[in-house]
Amino acid sequence: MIQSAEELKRAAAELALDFVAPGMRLGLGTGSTAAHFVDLLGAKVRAGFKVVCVPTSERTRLQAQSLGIALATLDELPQLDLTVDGADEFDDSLRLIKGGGGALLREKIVAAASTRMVVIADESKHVETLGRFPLPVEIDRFGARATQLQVEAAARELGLSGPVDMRRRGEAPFVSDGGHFILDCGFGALPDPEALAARLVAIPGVVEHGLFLGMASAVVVASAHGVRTLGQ
Ligand code: ABF
Repeated sequence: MIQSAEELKRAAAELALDFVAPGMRLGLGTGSTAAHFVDLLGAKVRAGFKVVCVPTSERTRLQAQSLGIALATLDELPQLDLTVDGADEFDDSLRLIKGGGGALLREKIVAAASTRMVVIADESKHVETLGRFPLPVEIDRFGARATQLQVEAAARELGLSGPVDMRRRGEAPFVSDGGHFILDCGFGALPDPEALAARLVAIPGVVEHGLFLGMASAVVVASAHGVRTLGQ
């Protein structure tokens, strides 16, 4: 029986390999679950399997490079067949919260450039209503405080409240691969994620938010009872 969180993540990653065909152009996600996928893909590549991959973060780029996986930039390969990535939360409609790992902007750009996005996760990420995980919102460094106030105001207008915290690494603000700050928004349950997404993108200082709506075509979920796929 599958037991530990790492075993569950690896089991989901293993099943996601079934979505990969030789010659595919792949987007590689970020995070500990995606790292299992990259690791397993590396083993296939060593055995002669050919794919070309675009990483969603520097972290993933370094991992894939060390495994000998052929890499390209999104400029070199602007259209991808499939992205496999993790998530912080998903619901039954395959809506996601992502960005806990700080790579949400590149993850969203890469997923949007892909014909399909397959998410890999363990059952602990499955929620009835998105919002248990604080929503990451990536913002420009210029006027960060003003943007933070506008995010709080937009949420209030939708009846949402809760802490909006600047993500930190030690004393300093966390800086994403794209050079931006991240706000972690603890609004709690998000009954209308589409409305919140629309409000957030209307704020000029918001670069991107961690709501991935209508992007995932499947979520591969591993639990102690086995691995199942939602969607296709
Ligand atoms: C990425 O990694 C993110 O968008 C998400 O924030 C995180 C999930 O990490 P893990 O797989 O380590 O839980 O996919």
